[in-house]
Amino acid sequence: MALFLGLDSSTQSLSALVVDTDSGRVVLDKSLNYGSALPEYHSPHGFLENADPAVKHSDPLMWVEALDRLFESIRASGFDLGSIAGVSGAGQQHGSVYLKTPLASVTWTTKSKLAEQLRPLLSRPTAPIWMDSSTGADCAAIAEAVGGDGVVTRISGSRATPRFTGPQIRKFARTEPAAYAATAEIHLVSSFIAGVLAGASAPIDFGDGAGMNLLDLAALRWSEPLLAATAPGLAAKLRAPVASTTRVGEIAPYFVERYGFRRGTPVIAFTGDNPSSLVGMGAALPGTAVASLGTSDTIFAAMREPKTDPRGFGHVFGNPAGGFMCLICFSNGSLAREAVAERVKLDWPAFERAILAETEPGNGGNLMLPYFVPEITPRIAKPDVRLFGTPDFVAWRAPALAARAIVEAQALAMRRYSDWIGETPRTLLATGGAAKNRGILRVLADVFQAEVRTLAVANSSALGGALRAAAAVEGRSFADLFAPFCAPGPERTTPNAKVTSVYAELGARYAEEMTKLGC
Ligand code: ADP
Ligand code: XUL
Repeated sequence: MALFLGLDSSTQSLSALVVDTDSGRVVLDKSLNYGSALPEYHSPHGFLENADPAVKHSDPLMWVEALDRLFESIRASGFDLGSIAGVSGAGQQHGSVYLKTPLASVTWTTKSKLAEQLRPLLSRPTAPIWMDSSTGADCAAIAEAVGGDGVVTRISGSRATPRFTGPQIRKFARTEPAAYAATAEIHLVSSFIAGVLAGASAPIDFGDGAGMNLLDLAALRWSEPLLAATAPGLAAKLRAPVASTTRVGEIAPYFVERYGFRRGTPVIAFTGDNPSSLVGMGAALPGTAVASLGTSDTIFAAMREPKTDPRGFGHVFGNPAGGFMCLICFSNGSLAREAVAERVKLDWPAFERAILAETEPGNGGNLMLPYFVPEITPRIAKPDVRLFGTPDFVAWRAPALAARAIVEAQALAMRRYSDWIGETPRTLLATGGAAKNRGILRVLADVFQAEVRTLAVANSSALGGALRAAAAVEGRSFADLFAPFCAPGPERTTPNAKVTSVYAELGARYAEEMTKLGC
């Protein structure tokens, strides 16, 4: 048996998945939902309430409490964590944790839980996450300081972007200079969790580091001009970035004593949830696009050659398997679908039936602009939900039309804003919580005119972590690991070629409405 653990500290949950590379099987797959398991953190969807819809922070204590709780329950289930030969994983991208004391100088004691020990180490009690859009002024200032957004994009692969960590750090340094000055170390969620596990100041990897507006993608090191434009003394608070297969330390004694890990178990650099998912979907080589339908919806693919989005919404990140990946992120993903489902009182099976059996492609011309929260792609600063169509639909009295309308609008947005990648995918691999919904897969297949498939293992980001740990520790090639673990399941959603013109027309209407909004 050769067992590798992958963790995924995502927006709404923490997942742990173990692969056995000898048998080619997944031997453990367990998740803990923050909202339901940790109600004391007042984060039903993984983030804290804030009166300003542009501000979205989470409590880092919740993330480490989740680690303790998940390991406790894995141990209680009888699984021997001492059999794990290597650990890696992923975190929601862009979120940042600010520490007074470097993790390397901390020794976790088994006398109390991680959250209690972490509390006094934080120089900022909360962590801004990827849903935060409150840094418009900082983005503008960074772009101006280096010679414009074109320069930021040329260096970092993305224009100055509100949720990215650099603008978030700039806002913190500007609004809370004393707390910023007291910060010894800044982490992404990925390097933070890796650092907690290893009891080390784990470095940020190229995959997740590219989501900061700080990494020089050509040189693969922090960019001097971007550091200078962001905040004073920033270089000293970041470790040099590393490749995603780098060993960052070994599991801290706390986890050995408390949960039975084997002393010396290697911890491999963590990466962002999307780069990790690229590996977990077996899509790390160019040719396959992935639609990830989690809290955010994202569409991503490995890149043949680095290319940036002329509209400025898409991003280039490091591909953990080497080279680069492109990604487009939509903040109105699952939570917007949930908002519609709740409003028209449909549970998920009814939502699925509404699309598959009760409505037609094109939705009889009923269209929704589904911006329940500020949108990342395209940039929409304030919540803005608009309905166009028949009287029952616009009065929210037509549940089935509402279900199809939001999913069609999301799929049309994915198609429109991913056109810069230049390759229309023949196959789209779907993952994330909403990929269980056949209605959503049907609309994606028809709008993209691509076959949509899902993998047998649903937790692709945690799986990507386990596979990266196996690649780093056993020296196996990714191609070798993809064959047993990343095979698509038997189900295929094939596109209906007859609806091409329906979506060309609806796509044009959607584009017209977006153009009116300046997007
Ligand atoms: P994240 O990794 O961002 O925390 P997940 O990939 O776990 O999120 O997805 C969670 C989301 O999946 C939930 O917010 C929920 O809306 C959605 N979801 C779960 N089941 C279904 C379903 N059958 N149909 C549509 N959406 C679903
Ligand atoms: C990607 C992004 C989100 C988060 C949360 O750029 O912001 O997909 O990684 O999943």
